[in-house]
Amino acid sequence: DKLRLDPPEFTVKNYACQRRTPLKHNNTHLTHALELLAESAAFGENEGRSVAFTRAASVLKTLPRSVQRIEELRGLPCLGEHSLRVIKEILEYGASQEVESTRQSEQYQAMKALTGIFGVGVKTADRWYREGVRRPSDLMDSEQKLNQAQQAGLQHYKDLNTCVSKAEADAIGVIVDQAVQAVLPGAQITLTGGFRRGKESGHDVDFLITHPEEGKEEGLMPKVVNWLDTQVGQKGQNSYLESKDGPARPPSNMDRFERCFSIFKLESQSCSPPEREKSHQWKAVRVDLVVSPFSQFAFAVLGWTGSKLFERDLRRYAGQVKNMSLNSHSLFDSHQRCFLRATSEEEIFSLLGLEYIPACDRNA
Ligand code: 8DG
Ligand code: MN
Ligand code: MN
Repeated sequence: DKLRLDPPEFTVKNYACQRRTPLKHNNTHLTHALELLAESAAFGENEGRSVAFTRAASVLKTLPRSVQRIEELRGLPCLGEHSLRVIKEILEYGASQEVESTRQSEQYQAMKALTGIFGVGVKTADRWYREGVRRPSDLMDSEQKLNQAQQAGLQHYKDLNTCVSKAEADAIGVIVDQAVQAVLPGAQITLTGGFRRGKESGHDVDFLITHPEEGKEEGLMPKVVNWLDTQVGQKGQNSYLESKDGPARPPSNMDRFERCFSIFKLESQSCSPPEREKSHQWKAVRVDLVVSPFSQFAFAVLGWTGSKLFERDLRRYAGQVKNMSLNSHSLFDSHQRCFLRATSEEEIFSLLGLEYIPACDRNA
């Protein structure tokens, strides 16, 4: 029983928002495996199981060095029996049978490919899977009804499943800024999402738009979209391809910002102009635009910077530990029954009694 008396190898706080998670860490062989199981659980619409694997992976991301033996994980939070079993197997044999058979399974591969289509969620992909659809190409000559977003998603499937580089994100930023300034001078745009957390590539580019004069931002999104739309036409010019509006009446757990999930046409960054002339090289890129009133801006930046698990734990921590309710609009203190104002992310962390975690350490 000497083992039991040894102090734990690592100490890790319970909630992702209480700890620093840098982008680069030392246990990718383990976290990739757990995240694949999380993804597969999500494909099966088992959210609890999916979050559990995601949490386990996230804890490993905060460890200062690579795990060698399962005993080193003693006392760490969020590592359930199943996750520990998978980790142990990988540490001992180099791979987990469950992970590898999931990776190879027809269902996992089909769901991965189908949910990779812009505008296709787990529910739709699962229905198609049960009807025999396996690959995006199966949809081209099938009877399946596709909405406009899904048609665009299918059309640009390859581009949209190619990572967006930081350079491409910056180039998109220039276009968005141009559009926004044209319809509302003085508006401010902020890069959010993974790129704000320091990622060098991403699946899309996320922007938050606001204006220092409260109210000026109202109705901005349709104007921006319209401006981008009318830029289409000139050959070889950056332009706007497609958009998917948020639901007309968003469910209560979604925020109420004006938003637009869109696809941009971005001219190739690497080609010289004469070469571009010949081949019309361009790439379709997913862009998320969100408009926030200035008074809610700090909450919106915090809410749209991610990671998804970091956001989930921020809200859970607010509710469970502080009896407060946090979303990307506001912070409500249920005990005092009032909204707490904040003009910066630092202030919000402080109101929650949390140490400030900079965006680069929110890669939970
Ligand atoms: P990636 O694109 O590089 O893959 O990573 P990411 O930038 O972290 O992921 P994302 O899917 O673009 O999401 C960025 C953040 O936006 C994430 O923290 C969650 C947040 N977000 C949505 N949808 C919604 C929503 O409907 N409401 C709120 N408040 N936040 C949302 O993706
Ligand atoms: Mn993103
Ligand atoms: Mn996004």
